[in-house]
Amino acid sequence: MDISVKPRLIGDDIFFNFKEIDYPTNTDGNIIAKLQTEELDGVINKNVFSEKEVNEILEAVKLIPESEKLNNYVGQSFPHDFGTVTNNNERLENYLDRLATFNSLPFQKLTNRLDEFFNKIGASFKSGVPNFKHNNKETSPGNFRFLMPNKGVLFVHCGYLLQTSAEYFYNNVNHIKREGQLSFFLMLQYPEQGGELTIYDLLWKGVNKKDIFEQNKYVIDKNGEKVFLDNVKKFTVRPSPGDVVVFKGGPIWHRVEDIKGELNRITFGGFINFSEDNN
Ligand SMILES: O=C(O)CCC(=O)C(=O)O
Repeated sequence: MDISVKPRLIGDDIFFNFKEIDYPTNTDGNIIAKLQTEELDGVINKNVFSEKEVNEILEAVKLIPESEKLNNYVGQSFPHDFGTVTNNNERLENYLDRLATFNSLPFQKLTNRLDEFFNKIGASFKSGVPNFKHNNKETSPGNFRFLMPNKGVLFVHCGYLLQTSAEYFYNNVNHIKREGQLSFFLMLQYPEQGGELTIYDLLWKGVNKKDIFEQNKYVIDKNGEKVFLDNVKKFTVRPSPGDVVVFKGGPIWHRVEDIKGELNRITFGGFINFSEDNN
């Protein structure tokens, strides 16, 4: 079956306001502004990149030196995740080195098109990457995430939880506000089975802890009670290659399901934070 005809939003009850939007025909310049309010919680922007463009990016991905990818418990990422940057200088240098390799590879079309996309759906904002305060160097616009078969689930999290483990990064980049963080990712290669993004009916304002970061059974609410994921309402998001998903990944708890088959799940994603002046 052609994966592009499969439904992208799956579940009896899509309890957050997630929308599928044909790009560029049915989009508008207020999407990012609406994601800042209660009006929208997530958008699957369909076919932002054509099949040809996706294939060109996947060809360029093959040029990434294996030695520069970061291995993690579900697969690999490139360039390094922001969470790896600490006040240990070696970590920061590794991050900047990998970013220099990223910039030397033919990914300009990817980053330019993403920039164009964000300017289109966020017409009242100017999109860009923040700089490190101490050396004015740019941070990474996002990274490739390679989730590999049978490695298990990308653990349940939300952006605000990740912020708590990336204090150094957030304290050392210019002009960004932590509140209102969004997640985005471009789907490049969908696995044969699994790999859905699961969205839980759980928000940071009620649930703001995990005792073991990598576990997937429960999270902890503001009263210190365990909330077991099996008892929580959920729906899933299954974008097709070329789609860009933007959602309230800061406050909404989510995870990515285990992958089966031969193919890796490949995305290019990152986080969006608003600037202090909201421009
Ligand atoms: O790849 C995905 O489906 C989601 C990525 C993610 O967990 C995030 O952006 O926070």
